[in-house]
Amino acid sequence: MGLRTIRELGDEILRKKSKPVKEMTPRLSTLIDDMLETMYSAEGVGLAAPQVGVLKRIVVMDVSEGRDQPIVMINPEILETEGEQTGPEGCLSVPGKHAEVKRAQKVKVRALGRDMNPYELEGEDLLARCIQHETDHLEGVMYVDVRTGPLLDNAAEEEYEEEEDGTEEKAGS
Ligand code: GNR
Ligand code: NI
Repeated sequence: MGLRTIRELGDEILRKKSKPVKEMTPRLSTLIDDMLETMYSAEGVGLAAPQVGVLKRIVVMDVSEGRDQPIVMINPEILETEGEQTGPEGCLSVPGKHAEVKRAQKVKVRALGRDMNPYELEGEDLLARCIQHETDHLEGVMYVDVRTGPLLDNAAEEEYEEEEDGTEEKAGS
């Protein structure tokens, strides 16, 4: 029962390092619920606590098609990475923009679940990309810092793609 405000690029909280969680509390449990609700509402595949103004090492993700497979990572640590992928990345804290970012193709991460029990997770493709994007947020790193291509405008790209398609002949008219 709580959408949180997503902080945007330029807000200095996004540049700070988040602190490890020592114990689960009712407040943190509510924070996790609110982060999930905020992520689903914003149609993101992940959200890190600093994006809602809380400097704690908490991440939520859902890369499933049905948006029904939430993942909670507390104090995540990347144990291994493998390979390389380059693809488009966006961030809820940089609305309307995207850029190409080079990431590991596969990552193995250890984290605590919301029950504070440790687990390991292996991800490839978008899940691997998301894990790296979110763990960067916990270090105050934004994808705009590590991007390999120019920062592009989503609306301009969509218009261009429609023109290429011929689906929108009078784009912008
Ligand atoms: O919604 C999001 N999409 C996305 C696409 C490619 C790589 C990473 C992401 S994460 C992003 C949500 C967000 O800002 N998480 O911090
Ligand atoms: Ni982000």
